[in-house]
Amino acid sequence: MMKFDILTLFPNMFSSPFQESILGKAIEKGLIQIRTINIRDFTLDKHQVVDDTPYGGGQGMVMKGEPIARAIEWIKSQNPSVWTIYLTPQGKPFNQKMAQELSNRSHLILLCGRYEGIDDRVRKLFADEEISIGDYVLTGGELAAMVLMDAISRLLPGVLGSDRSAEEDSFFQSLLEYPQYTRPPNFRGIEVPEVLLSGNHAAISRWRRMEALRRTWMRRPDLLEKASLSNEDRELLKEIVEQGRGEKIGDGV
Ligand code: 4FV
Repeated sequence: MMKFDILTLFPNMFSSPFQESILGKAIEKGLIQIRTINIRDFTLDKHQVVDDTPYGGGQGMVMKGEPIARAIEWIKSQNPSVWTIYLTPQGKPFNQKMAQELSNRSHLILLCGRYEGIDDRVRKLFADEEISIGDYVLTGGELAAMVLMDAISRLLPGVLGSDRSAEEDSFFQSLLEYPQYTRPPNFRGIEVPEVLLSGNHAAISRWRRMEALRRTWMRRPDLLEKASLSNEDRELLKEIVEQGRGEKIGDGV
């Protein structure tokens, strides 16, 4: 079972996304547990102040260290081995490999910042890991926390219909997905690739590997560099490059 403790000023943001579909069922099945903790509940003053002006001046407000520290210490008093992640644009770019690694843990704190961010001292003292979901600025870390929870939870045994699909993920881990088709065989005049109707599973998996390699080569060559390619993959890539010179993005690749 994976336990997510969400530290946030807006706990209600987490109500609906996790009532629906796969994650909703995972909660019902007790495969994941989500606890939202309001940082404001850990303030000591009667006005429950959670932010203040930045030292050195400048725009916006900064989240105070004390309420965050007290909230994390409260959780750690229940489980000292909890792993604390701070969601921030300054963090490591999130990817599937990190989702895999985090899915092996059992208890995560996801610290959601607001305003200009948190006092850097509480980050230094309590963040075991800093993760970014992308090079853009959100109004808060909550949506980033939800992205992590979704990507991690679907890798937990029993959460997806069959664990095969998560394994298949790993096979295609570092490549873009191959194109998918479903009924009808002819949609607006476009046929499904013949091989997919052939029942020839060896030919189908070769075609899928080829299309995953082709898309990755066309759209994300940076991923191809990092991919662990088999000799067969290299043969397929030669074919693609031969073929590919003609095609450009938008050619439905
Ligand atoms: C973010 C990201 C992100 C920065 C200021 C919250 C905001 C505000 N978190 N990946 N990109 N956070 O934009 O994780 O406090």
